[in-house]
Amino acid sequence: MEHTVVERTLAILKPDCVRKHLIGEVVARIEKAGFTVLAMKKVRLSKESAGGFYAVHKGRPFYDGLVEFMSSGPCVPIALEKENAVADYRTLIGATDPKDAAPGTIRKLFADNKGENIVHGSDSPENGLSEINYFFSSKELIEVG
Ligand code: IDP
Ligand code: MG
Repeated sequence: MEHTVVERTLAILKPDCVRKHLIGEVVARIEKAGFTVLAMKKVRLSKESAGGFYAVHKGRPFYDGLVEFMSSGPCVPIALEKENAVADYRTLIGATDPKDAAPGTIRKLFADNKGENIVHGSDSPENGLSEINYFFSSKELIEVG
């Protein structure tokens, strides 16, 4: 059967989300969509740690601005678990550019532009696990029980 594999994905509530006081609003939408929060914290990324997290985009025209933005204020990484988590979370947040995002998605509702787009989401189950490890130790990931 499709969509029955439990996956993990990393969400980050980006600095614009924190500045707009939308942490609770966005976490509520994530939980209502069926995700389990395994871990969550507020961190202020250095340029080095933001750059390391987005190293795959190094050399792209938007990279320097992205690193600047992600280190411009605190953000909230959240480790999530759910069946089909990676694809379902990306459906919930919508396209990278809010102009292209489907109605009702988190980016369509709250994002100002393609750079400042409220949330991050992993793009594969493998990257979900490695991105969670970038922010959380295994003992910080607490299952429901
Ligand atoms: P994603 O976050 O939807 O996976 P990616 O293509 O992986 O999108 O890009 C990572 C992040 O880099 C985006 O969320 C956005 O903040 C920023 N970004 C990507 N493309 C652009 C662009 O063309 N202009 C400005 N910022 C961009
Ligand atoms: Mg991406």
